[in-house]
Parts: sequence; structure tokens; C-alpha cells
Amino acid sequence: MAAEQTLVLIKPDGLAKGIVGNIITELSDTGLILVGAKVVQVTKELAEEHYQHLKEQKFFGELIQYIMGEFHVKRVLALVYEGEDACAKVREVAGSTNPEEARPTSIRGRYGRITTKGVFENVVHSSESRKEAEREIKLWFRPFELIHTIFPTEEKTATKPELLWKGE
Ligand code: FUP
Repeated sequence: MAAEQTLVLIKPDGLAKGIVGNIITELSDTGLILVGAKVVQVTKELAEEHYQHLKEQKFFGELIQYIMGEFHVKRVLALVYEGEDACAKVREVAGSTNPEEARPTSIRGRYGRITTKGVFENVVHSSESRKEAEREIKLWFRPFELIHTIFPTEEKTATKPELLWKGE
């Protein structure tokens, strides 16, 4: 079986709480390899696309505000890990979606909370399956931002002006 990848997001509460290092240490303990990483300011468009499967949920609006950093800081750390059973391995260390039901020593069990408004601030996102991971990685990363080309690519000429370093 080809190596599997998974998208991990350290959400704005993780950045605001200063626990990025702790989380990366726990992710490293899975033995998976980091193949991409960047800090992202999440747009409404990206947030809604990422959580498209939850559009009908009553908590959708607050979930979008949360991932955009409206309650904490406007930053997310996006990571791609690779290795055998990457999705399952990260979901194991992340713990259950509901931080109060999550294993106490999991990332969500340790650092997550449910706000008085009922929003699950569960610190990390991790892809549910290989198929979801492909959709999510393509949404968050361009091919050149990963250390090797995971999915098939094609060369296209940019149609929009791009911001480059001056003198480049
Ligand atoms: P997960 O795959 O564990 O991230 O879980 P989901 O895709 O089902 O949920 C995505 C996010 O929605 C969670 F990270 C937190 C939020 N959520 C709530 O706020 N309340 C709920 O009842 C369920 C999910």
C-alpha cells in the first residue's frame, strides 16, 4: 500500500495557548514524517470549503468563526504528515471530536474545551480518511509547498497576477 498522507491543522486556540510545540512533539511520537507546514490566515471561503460536510449543522457559523480565528488569533498552522496509516495514527493521538469525551492524555483531552456557547474548541483537525486527506491537502497546499509531489500535477500558466519578491 502506498504511503498515506493526512492534513493536520493546529487551530487558533492551539496557537493562542502557546502549545504548538507540545502538539508537534505528540505528533512526532507517531513516527510519521512531516512533508509540509505553513501558517495560514483562513478566509471565509477556505473555512467553508474545508467544513462543507457540516454546512447544515446549527453550529456551522460558529465553527467557521472559530477556524478563522475570530475567538483567538487569526492564524492556523497547517501540517501534512505522511506514513503508514497516517490518518488513523493522527486521529488516535488527537482523540475524540468532543474534547470532554476525548481520552485525557490525547491532544484534545489535554488541551481542548467546550465553550459556554457550546463550541468544541478541540485544538486540532486531522483528516478522517485517505480520500478526505487528498481533498483537504489539495485545498490547503499548492504542489510546490510539499517536499515531494504527492498527487499528480500539471503545469498551467498563471492567469492572475502573483505577488513575488521585489527583484525576483
Ligand atoms: P473531526 O473529524 O473530529 O474534526 O469532527 P467533525 O468533522 O465531525 O467536526 C468538525 C468540527 O466541528 C470539530 F472539530 C468541532 C466542531 N463540532 C462542534 O462544534 N460540535 C459538534 O457537535 C460536532 C463538531
